[in-house]
Amino acid sequence: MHRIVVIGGGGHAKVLISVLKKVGYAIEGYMDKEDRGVILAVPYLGNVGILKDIVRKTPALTVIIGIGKVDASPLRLSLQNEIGALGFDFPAICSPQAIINEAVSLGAGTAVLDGVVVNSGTDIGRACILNTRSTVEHDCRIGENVHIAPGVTLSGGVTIGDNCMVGTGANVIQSISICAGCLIGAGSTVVKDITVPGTYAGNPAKRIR
Ligand code: JB3
Repeated sequence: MHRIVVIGGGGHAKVLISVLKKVGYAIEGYMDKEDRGVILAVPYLGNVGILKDIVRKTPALTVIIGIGKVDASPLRLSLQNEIGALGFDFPAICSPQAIINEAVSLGAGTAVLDGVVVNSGTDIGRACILNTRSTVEHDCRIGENVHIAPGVTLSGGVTIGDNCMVGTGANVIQSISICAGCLIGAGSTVVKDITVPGTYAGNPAKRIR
């Protein structure tokens, strides 16, 4: 059984812990800036500073970032890079209740949660979250540290740049490209390429910040 530590002890970590249990991971504990007590029977281990000691004692341990993302910040990937430099591997996690079709690649530390569909020929980068019941259609290219929020639909051939967040229930029509550093508001519909980082919302989505 693979052993794993979850970084973060908030709402996203809770969802991830349930998925990790279904996949069959033995969860050693979670690490957070604050002790949030036992979460779904998973104990608090301390903050990430103590990972250096843990790696010496438990070299086979793997790690997953359980801090979520509701903006275009690079935090999750920075933490993954920092912890990865200590020698830890970040497996891609995929819920047994997700559907992943053929010729799909998932980057290190990416989490695919319950009810997600990823269709054939799609590449997903490192440290992404494909949140509950999102759909990423065929031949999409998703960068690093991208959060596809619950209920999002990306149609075929969509490209999303690094650090983006696509908000709950948003839609992106086929073949659209969204550059790095964008936040797409909940419920928006993107029908034109986005080439300038910023916040976009509405139907059709327009830049609001
Ligand atoms: O919308 C959905 C379905 N999920 C959201 C998710 C994607 O993002 C969720 O509703 C939340 O809005 C958000 O979840 P997250 O990131 O788990 O948020 P929160 O409940 O605020 O928990 C964040 C945890 O990460 C807190 O316990 C923080 O103390 C911890 N944290 C933040 N920065 C950190 C750091 N912990 C460590 N070790 N290091 C950090 O730099």
